[in-house]
Amino acid sequence: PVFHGGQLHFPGVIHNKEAQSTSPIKTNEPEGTVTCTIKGAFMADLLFDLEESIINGRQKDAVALTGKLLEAGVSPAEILTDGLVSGMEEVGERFKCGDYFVPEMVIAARAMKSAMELIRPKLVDTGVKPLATIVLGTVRGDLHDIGKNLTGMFMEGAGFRVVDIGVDAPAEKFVAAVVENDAQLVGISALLTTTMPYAGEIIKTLDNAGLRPKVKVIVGGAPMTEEFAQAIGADAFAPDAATGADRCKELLAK
Ligand code: B1M
Repeated sequence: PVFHGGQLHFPGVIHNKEAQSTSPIKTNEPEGTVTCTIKGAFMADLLFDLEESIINGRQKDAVALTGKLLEAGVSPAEILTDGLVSGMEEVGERFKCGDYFVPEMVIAARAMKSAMELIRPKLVDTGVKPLATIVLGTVRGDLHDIGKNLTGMFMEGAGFRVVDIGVDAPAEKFVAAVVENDAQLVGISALLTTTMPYAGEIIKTLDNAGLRPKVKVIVGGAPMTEEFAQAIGADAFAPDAATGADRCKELLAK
């Protein structure tokens, strides 16, 4: 199959329009099913290739495939879940069992970040008055930012203004950003079991600065749990980026 003029073409397959004017494919399925099935299989192939490009850290391929999928009308959520995030999960598995080392994780992350840049405009709706401001960062000692960035995109898409303070962020940086931006929410991301307790330190520091009654705190990241979030005094936990945006809306409504 090839892309041409923004459309998918399957050599040898009679497309719907042609089928109407010439001899239709004899089938009990509704018209268009044959094409759709092949198209669906082709999309699945593209998603599979995208996943592979992340696993192998092929940045250019990841960007090209993401572009093709978007052009073909596949939703950003599907591209994220079934191509990018699933690829990154496999990278993590390979690292865990010793097949991959840090350099492989770095190039996979680079490929994923570049592909995510194409998805950003689709997720982020601009020109709408922000619902509230959220200060978002990855805790001190932690350099993982893909999940945080993705969460930020979903939050922006949901109508929040996101002030991203980056990775390896000390508690004081969260406090300063809340004051400076008059934020109503704080989002804390942590990916390491060794760094996630620092989220509790950030909440204590917000408290000591007298800001705790003013801001709601949401935490997330692979090792975090609902129980952990409650134990450190967070207001919410989200297991994924989309839920993160939903939780923020719920927190605002409270
Ligand atoms: Co690292 N790493 N890493 N790593 N890395 C993990 C996290 C690990 C699980 C891999 C493994 O062993 N299987 C493991 C942690 C083990 C543990 O703590 N028990 C690990 C390790 C050990 C390390 C190092 C210590 C390795 C070393 O140096 N020996 C080192 C630590 C460096 C440091 O931070 N100080 C390290 C380094 C790195 C890289 C820099 C090479 C790179 C990060 C690059 C970058 O982010 N710019 C990296 C990567 C890529 C990974 C894996 C493979 C992928 C992480 C990722 O981006 N996932 C990861 C394995 C894995 O997660 N499967 C691994 C995709 C992303 C979309 O998911 O971040 O979980 P995630 O975010 C999700 C949710 O968690 C949630 O939403 C996101 C989307 O749905 N979420 C939130 C995240 N934040 C949220 C905030 C919210 C709400 C939801 O509200 C505020």
